[in-house]
Amino acid sequence: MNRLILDTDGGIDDAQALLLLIANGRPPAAITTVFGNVDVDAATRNVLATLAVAGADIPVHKGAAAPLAQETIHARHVHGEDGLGGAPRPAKTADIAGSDAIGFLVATLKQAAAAGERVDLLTIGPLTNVALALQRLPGIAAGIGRLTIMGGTVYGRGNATPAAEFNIFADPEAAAIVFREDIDTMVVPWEPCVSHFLTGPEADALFAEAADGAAKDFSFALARHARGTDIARGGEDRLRFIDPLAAAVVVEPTIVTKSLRASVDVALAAGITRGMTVVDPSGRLGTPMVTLVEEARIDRLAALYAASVA
Ligand SMILES: [Ca+2]
Repeated sequence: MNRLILDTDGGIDDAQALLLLIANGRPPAAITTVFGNVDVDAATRNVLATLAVAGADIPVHKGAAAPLAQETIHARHVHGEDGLGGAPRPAKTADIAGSDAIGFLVATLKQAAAAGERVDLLTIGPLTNVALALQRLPGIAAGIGRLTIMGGTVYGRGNATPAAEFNIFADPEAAAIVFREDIDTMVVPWEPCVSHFLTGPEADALFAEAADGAAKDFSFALARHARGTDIARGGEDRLRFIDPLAAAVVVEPTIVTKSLRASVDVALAAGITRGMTVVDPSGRLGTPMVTLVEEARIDRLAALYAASVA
């Protein structure tokens, strides 16, 4: 199995995804952080807190603080002021391993390419770090095994805007660089993320069965904030799997039951489609074909999540 690097913007579902990877036998060998749900310093603090909760010793490299070509946006209205919905934090967290995530990615992937090895990447935030690394040394693509991206849409229905999903909208230029690179890429778009969920009662039952302790308190607080945000926005009481679906696809690829092969490019022009992923099964866009997840086994997703909450 290839080494895995997780690139994350430190929100609630990012913490859930990281815990899912650790609990299910696919802990990242390293983590890189990026602005997104919160600023990059808060995102980095949140990753360190999550690792402390899990008792996991994984090097964390702080990355890009801003997108390539636009103003920085955030999603504190979804993830809370601290980015983790006020979840109880451990008193002690580790220090970061470095504050040059792009340099770390370049060096690691260059070394892997030279050694004939492959490193898998899972990105669950804006694609800024990966794009900057590819720009700095294009040959590093040869060191990437499978790239799994939570981001974009498959049917054109976004969350940040009607057309664009947050991770792509937060840095469309970066996403365009990555989608134009010939890499074995699995995209976990927004629509399947929100169509795979536990009902409120199902989530309550799952937590009732989990062993009590600080880890459960942390996971429960994350889930409670996410459920509350959806309800406050007029939705039903559901625990939706966003970044955790992408993590589950990495842990257990056979969880995917329906997918689409298509070229993907990113709309960059100003206006209502900026940041939209244009999905083209006919291949006329000319960008490399990627696989986009449409459906996955909710029973396995729930089981992988359940293993991670205590
Ligand atoms: Ca994220």
